[in-house]
Amino acid sequence: MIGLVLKKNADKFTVKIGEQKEICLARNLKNEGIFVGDRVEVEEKVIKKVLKRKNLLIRPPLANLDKMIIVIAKVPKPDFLLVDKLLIFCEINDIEPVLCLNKSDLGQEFVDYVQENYQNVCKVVAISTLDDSVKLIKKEIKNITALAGQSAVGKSSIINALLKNEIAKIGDFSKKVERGKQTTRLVELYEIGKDKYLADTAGFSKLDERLLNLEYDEVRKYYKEFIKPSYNCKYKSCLHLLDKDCGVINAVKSGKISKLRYENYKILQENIKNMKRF
Ligand SMILES: Nc1nc2c(ncn2[C@@H]2O[C@H](COP(=O)(O)OP(=O)(O)OP(=O)(O)O)[C@@H](O)[C@H]2O)c(=O)[nH]1
Ligand SMILES: [Mg+2]
Ligand SMILES: [Zn+2]
Repeated sequence: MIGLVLKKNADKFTVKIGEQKEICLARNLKNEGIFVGDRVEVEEKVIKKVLKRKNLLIRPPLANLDKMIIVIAKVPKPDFLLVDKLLIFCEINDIEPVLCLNKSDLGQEFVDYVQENYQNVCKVVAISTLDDSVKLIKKEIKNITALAGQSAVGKSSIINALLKNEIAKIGDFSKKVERGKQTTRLVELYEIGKDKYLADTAGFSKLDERLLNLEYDEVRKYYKEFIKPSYNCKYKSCLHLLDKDCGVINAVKSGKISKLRYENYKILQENIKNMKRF
C-alpha cells in the first residue's frame, strides 16, 4: 500500500494510508532516508520503499513540496530580501509560490504597498487570522504546501485558524488546536481538507544564499519582470547595475519596475558575488 509520511519522530513515522493514520517503522531502510512528505510503500506497518521524489529540502526537512506560502506582515518588519530569495528558491525547486500578507487588520496601507511591489511578481493574498479572510489561504493549499517566513508573522496562527475551521465543520474536538507557540523544530504535515497538507516550518525564516547555488550573473533571470525591459539594454550581458543604456534601470526610473525589487536584486547579486570569492 502507498502512504504519505505526515510526521517523523525518531524511528517512528506517522503514515497516512487511505483514510487511516498508522505508525510505521522503517526496518530495512535508513530512518534518515525517509522524510515528511515522502510517499512510501508500506507492508504491515513497515516502510518498504520510498517513491521517487519531486524535490527534497534539507532544512526544513521536507519532500515533495508543491507549493510555498510565503508569509509576511506589517509587524515584524518585513524582510523583502528573504521574500525574494524564497521566490527564487521556489522557482529552482519547482514549487509554486504565493505571497501571503497576514495581519491585514493592521491597516490597508501596508497591503497596498505589498500589492504595488509584488502584484506583477507572484500571487498576493491578504488575510488576517483574526477574521474569515484566513479561509482564502485554504484555497491556496495544494497537495503538500509549506508555510514559510520570518518568526512571528503568524504561520502557526494560520494553521490553528484553519484547523479550527475544519473542526467546527466536522463538529469534532481535536488536540491539534492546543499546540501553541512553536516549541519544536520538527516538521509535521497538517491535513487541512482532502489531499491538502500544510507544513508549519521554522527553517525558512532565513535562507542562506549558498542554498540557491547561483552565480551572481544568474540572479537577474530570476527577477522575471526585468526580462522584457532588459531587451532595451545596450549589452546582452548587462547586469543592470550601471545607469548607461540600461533598459531595466530606465524601467525602475519610470516606475515600471518596483524600486524595492530592484534594490533587493542589487543586494542579492552583490552578496552572491562576494560569497563566491571565498
Ligand atoms: N493583529 C494580528 N496579529 C496576528 C495575526 N496573526 C497572528 N498574529 C499574532 O502574531 C504573533 C505571532 O504569531 P505566530 O503564529 O506564533 O507566528 P509564527 O510565524 O508561527 O512564528 P514562529 O513560530 O516563531 O516562526 C502572535 O502574537 C499572534 O497572535 C493577525 O492576523 N493579526
Ligand atoms: Mg510558529
Ligand atoms: Zn541592463
